[in-house]
Amino acid sequence: MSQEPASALPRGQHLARGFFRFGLPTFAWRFPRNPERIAVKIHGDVAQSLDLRDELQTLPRVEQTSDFHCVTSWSCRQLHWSGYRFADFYQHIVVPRVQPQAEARLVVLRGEDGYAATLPLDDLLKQDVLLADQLDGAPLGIAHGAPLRLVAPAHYGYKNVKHLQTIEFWRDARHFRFARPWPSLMHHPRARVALEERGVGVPPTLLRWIYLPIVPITRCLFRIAQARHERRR
Ligand SMILES: Nc1nc2c(c(=O)[nH]1)N[C@H]1C(S)=C(S)[C@@H](COP(=O)(O)O)O[C@H]1N2
Ligand SMILES: [Mo]
Repeated sequence: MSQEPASALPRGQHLARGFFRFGLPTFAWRFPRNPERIAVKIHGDVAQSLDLRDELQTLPRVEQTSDFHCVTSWSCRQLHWSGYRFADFYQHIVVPRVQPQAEARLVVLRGEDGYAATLPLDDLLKQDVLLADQLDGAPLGIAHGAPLRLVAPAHYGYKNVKHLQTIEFWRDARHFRFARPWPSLMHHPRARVALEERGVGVPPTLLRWIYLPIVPITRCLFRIAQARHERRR
């Protein structure tokens, strides 16, 4: 698929030493109960809700190599994902079975850990957006979003929701509030990496500096939480 030549990183990004578990600190201690089993509820301004389980397997499997850019400014190159195109999922499962209203073009994606993000449907229908269940040839691990996550490389990491549990199609954002207690300026409606849409109402260059010292602490927190979780399992 989209095999990329070595090129400059997007504005304000630096290369991380590896791909590590990351997110808002609130979610560091939360894990999916059944990381082996896909169970996604689809609802919203739709004619019928659907409990998605094995239906994804009817779609063509696609492989994709793409870069990953966290809004806090670390990036990872050439991650090899495998899964299903969101566009195929929408066309072959959502449209016929869920029948969203024509105006229901705001998508809310929620993870089992309580994390949630939104993206416009039009962004999700791009060819490089996947519902991924594999990374580097192996089933997604708990660190990177088992059993299913969104991969939307043109958008900052915070739109790439892990541990997908619910996908909602709404006419507007009335059912969405960005994770408390984090300020909503951290959540840009599109968060496109190429345009450096890091947040709302704050210059992206300022956000780079605010986020930078937070990265090693957050990374460490997520590592500790995962190690503890693995000991308990
Ligand atoms: N469910 C869930 N999805 C999430 C997050 C989270 O905390 N929970 N964090 C987001 C952020 S800010 C980033 S950078 C990426 C990190 O993905 P990784 O843990 O696979 O590196 O996941 C995103 N998706
Ligand atoms: Mo992030």
